[in-house]
Amino acid sequence: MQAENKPPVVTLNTPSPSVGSEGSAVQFTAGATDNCDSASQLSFVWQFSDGGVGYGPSVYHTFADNGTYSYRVTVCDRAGNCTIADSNIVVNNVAPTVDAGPDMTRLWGLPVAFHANGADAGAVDNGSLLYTWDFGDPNSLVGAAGQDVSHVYSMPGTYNATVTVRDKDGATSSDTVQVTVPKRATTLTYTGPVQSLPNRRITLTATLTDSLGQPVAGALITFTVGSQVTTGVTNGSGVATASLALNQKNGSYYPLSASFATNTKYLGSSALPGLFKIGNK
Ligand SMILES: [Ca+2]
Ligand SMILES: [Ca+2]
Ligand SMILES: [Ca+2]
Repeated sequence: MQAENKPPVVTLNTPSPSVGSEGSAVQFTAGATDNCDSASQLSFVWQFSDGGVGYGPSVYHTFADNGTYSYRVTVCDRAGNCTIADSNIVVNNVAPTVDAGPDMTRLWGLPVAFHANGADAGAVDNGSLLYTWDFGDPNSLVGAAGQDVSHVYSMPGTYNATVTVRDKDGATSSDTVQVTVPKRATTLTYTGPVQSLPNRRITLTATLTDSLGQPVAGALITFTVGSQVTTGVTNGSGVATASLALNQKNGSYYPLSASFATNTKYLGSSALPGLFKIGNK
């Protein structure tokens, strides 16, 4: 008398303790014995609640997002006797990563363009990452949102801008980019006279421009004629004007200079237009 052909006996060897991570392949293995067929003669079909399928006693499956998923393996012998085994797996969210880009140098007052690259192991999260920026600027505490943003630093300094990326499940990570904002260089041009009759009151003038060719306002300019010194402050056109009552000896030449030391925004510069003559032309 022939033995009854029974369905296979299935044992699920799931990852212990039945957890995985989004975006990472998880191995699922089932063992089965059968009273008539050898293990290699049995068929294994896997079905996952995210729609995935697999074939064979051991399969890999990657979940595109976190969540709790059910799965089923159906093991059949050659006679069509089948056994179903069901289980669940908890797939954890994985925090995204982000790169804030290379350090930058930009003059104050000019827009700095930021670009961050974020990535998420979960394919679903990867398409909906949210970026927020803190520019590290005490003069502008409002940040910005977006993968590409721009900010203008109003003062020289060294700033650390931080980008934070967040996935739809609330996991975050951050990166920092350093922005160096140097003072602008300046050019001072003397535009006043280089000769005067003695004992006259003369008007000395100079123009200060920055490395972008823009006039520098509010800068203290020091004029020197021989042993006499006077100062003026540049106006909105970058022009400084100073008055000086000449008291030095007639008939001689005197060193003439104009200079700007430095201030919080600009580097210093000076003009050496040559000698100033006191006397007739
Ligand atoms: Ca059987
Ligand atoms: Ca996720
Ligand atoms: Ca994620």
